[in-house]
Amino acid sequence: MRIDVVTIFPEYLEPLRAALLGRAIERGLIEVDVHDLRDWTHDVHRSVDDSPYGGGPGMVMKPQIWGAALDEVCATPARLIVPSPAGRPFTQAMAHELAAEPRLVFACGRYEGIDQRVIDDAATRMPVDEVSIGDYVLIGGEVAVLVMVEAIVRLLPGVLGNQLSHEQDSFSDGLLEGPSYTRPEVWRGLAVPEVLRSGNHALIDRWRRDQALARTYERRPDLLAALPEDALDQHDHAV
Ligand code: 6GU
Repeated sequence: MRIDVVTIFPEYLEPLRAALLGRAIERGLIEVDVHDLRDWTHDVHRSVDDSPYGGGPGMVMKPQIWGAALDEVCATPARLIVPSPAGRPFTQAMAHELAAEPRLVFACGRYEGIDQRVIDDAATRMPVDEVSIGDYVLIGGEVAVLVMVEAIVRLLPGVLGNQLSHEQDSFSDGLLEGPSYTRPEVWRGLAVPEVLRSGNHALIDRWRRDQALARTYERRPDLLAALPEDALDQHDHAV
């Protein structure tokens, strides 16, 4: 997969080259290119924003500069993602969908956003999604890109050591994952649940499922309500 990011703060994206994502780049599993939007400016101040039509606070990013940047970066076919608190919610399902793309371009807006015509114009030539990572407001899209890229890239074959580990992720079955434990058996007077040391794998699977259900019920009842009719079995209903 190839990932391009256009931003006025390229240094904000440096964590993409660290740890597991950095390893994925070194191993050729992904290719990442970060572009400075100001490279497409022509004036001495390299300005990228202007005051909004209709008045109001803040600044809007200028269409001409974004237009030139996206013409160049999206010259080879890509799916364009525009991080925005006004976007559709980013979910694990969307992470899976985007992980199947050969090429993603992220366009990071700052200030009050990018002139809407940039997005509308791009959408005439390529798939475009405005995407939000949650119901809170960030200063710009850069950190949202780090979040989305990490969620997407960890799904690519070979990035995580153990393929099973994301089949058991929170959300992959629509439930939150339950608690995990490792040695020692007792720590600060707290014992690991007996069932996990029983060696009875059917019992362990059932216990984990019950823990996931209980945790989801308590913390995210909205997820339980959204499960398809057939997602819960007889025993689940008893829990
Ligand atoms: Cl994607 N961008 C910004 N600026 N704020 C956000 C967001 C994105 N998602 C939630 N808040």
